[in-house]
Amino acid sequence: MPALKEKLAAKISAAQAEVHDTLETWGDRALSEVSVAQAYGGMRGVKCMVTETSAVDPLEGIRYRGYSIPQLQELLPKAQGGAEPLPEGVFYLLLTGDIPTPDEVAEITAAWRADEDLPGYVSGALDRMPRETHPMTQLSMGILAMQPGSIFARRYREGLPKTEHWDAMFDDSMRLLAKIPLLAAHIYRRTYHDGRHVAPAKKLDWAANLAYMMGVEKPEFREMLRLYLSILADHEGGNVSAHATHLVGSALSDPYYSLSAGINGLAGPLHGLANQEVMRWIFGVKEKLGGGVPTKEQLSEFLWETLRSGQVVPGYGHGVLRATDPRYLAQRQFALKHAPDDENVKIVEMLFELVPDILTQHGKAKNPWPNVDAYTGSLLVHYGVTQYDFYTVLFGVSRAIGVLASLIWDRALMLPLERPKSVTTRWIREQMTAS
Ligand code: NMX
Ligand code: MLT
Repeated sequence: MPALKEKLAAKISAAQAEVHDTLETWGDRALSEVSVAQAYGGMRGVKCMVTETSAVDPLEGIRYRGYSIPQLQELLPKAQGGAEPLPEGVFYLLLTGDIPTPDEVAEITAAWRADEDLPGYVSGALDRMPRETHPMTQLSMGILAMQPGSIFARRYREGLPKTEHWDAMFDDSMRLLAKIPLLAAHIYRRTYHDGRHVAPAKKLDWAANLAYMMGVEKPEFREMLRLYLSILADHEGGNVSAHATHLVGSALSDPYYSLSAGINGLAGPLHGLANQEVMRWIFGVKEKLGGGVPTKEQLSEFLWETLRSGQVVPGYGHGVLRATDPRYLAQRQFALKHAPDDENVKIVEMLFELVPDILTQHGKAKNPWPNVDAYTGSLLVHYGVTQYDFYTVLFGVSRAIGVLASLIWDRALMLPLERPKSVTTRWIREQMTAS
């Protein structure tokens, strides 16, 4: 048993006891009331689920196990000579609640790198899809195509007791996380580089190896990916990808089914696809203007045109946040350090000056500030990854870390099938008029 699994095993019984005591002591107390508006309004603000790995404060943003993004950047182990956290450390932290040592991170890197091969039937299935299939469709399919290898599904059929569900979830999750960079790189190279694949490089960490297999040589890009894959991993339990993964997992569907469901949710333009939409919007503006950096007046006009035509400004607004997303700020800091003169970075900076005022004047969005997706595209283009349809795959690689860590905890805490009660409009009207 690797040290991480042993450490987790040691934490589980204390956590189970705490949940048991919480339920015994306060099981009947209300966490939230649900208004009619919330029932119709995407359940915004309703406190009705438990996710242990992270929590979002509307003003401060995400904390993984209590650690803010700047703290993670400071405290998590880094690659030799690097300044950004290694995503392997994020997985360790989300699972255990502890900041890992460099050796503990190295153990995860070694375990993931040892199991990274992609079964031939997975790459074969993808290669038979039309090349123009959206990369997110390919990612979801690729994850699902790996399902026949599920350890959880096999052990469940053999009679796995409920107390050991987490153990099989852990093994499947480690395997999935080992393989997902290869899957992402396979999708990238088959879609945009005529299937000329780059074999994994020995001795690289998880993120750097993905950068390498994508065929992007610049060492700085490895740092960018380490940062990106670390900070998008988790955003508490209610976002669409985390919630979908958790919901499907609650039926004891294995991690392949569950993660694939989460990835399908991430593929929506109001969620993870916004990172490609931001760049598509910027490229659209530049194309109309014949290239170069637009003036503020021109950008304002395009923003208003977008709003007037009933579309959203991608990369701005949020379901929970009411301030600039710290994950945006971390990417911004990276961009201003490594690519301050980049044309697209300049445009993203101009948008930061313009959009909040325009959205405030427009008067609809509750949060006019940028979210995590507003910076990503400019950085990726800077390193030559211009194919914006691919960007959400990178978000998905990162999100897999958080939602799989949560799935392991869901089974460790033996959370039941999720099955909320729905009501009809007729029922609501009858209740309201009767009271
Ligand atoms: N541009 C234009 N209108 C907006 C925007 C925006 N960026 N954000 C919110 N609104 C509108 C929203 O469409 C809604 O309009 P209507 O009443 O006509 O339906 C109104 O403002 C109120 O929405 P909110 O309560 O502020 O936002 P909500 O919680 O419903 O949705 C988002 C949150 C993130 C879906 C929304 O802000 C949005 O569509 N943003 C643009 C897409 C985006 O960047 N998504 C990525 C989110 C982060 N992620 O990675 O998942
Ligand atoms: C996320 O990272 O999942 C997004 O910011 C969306 C959310 O939290 O609702």
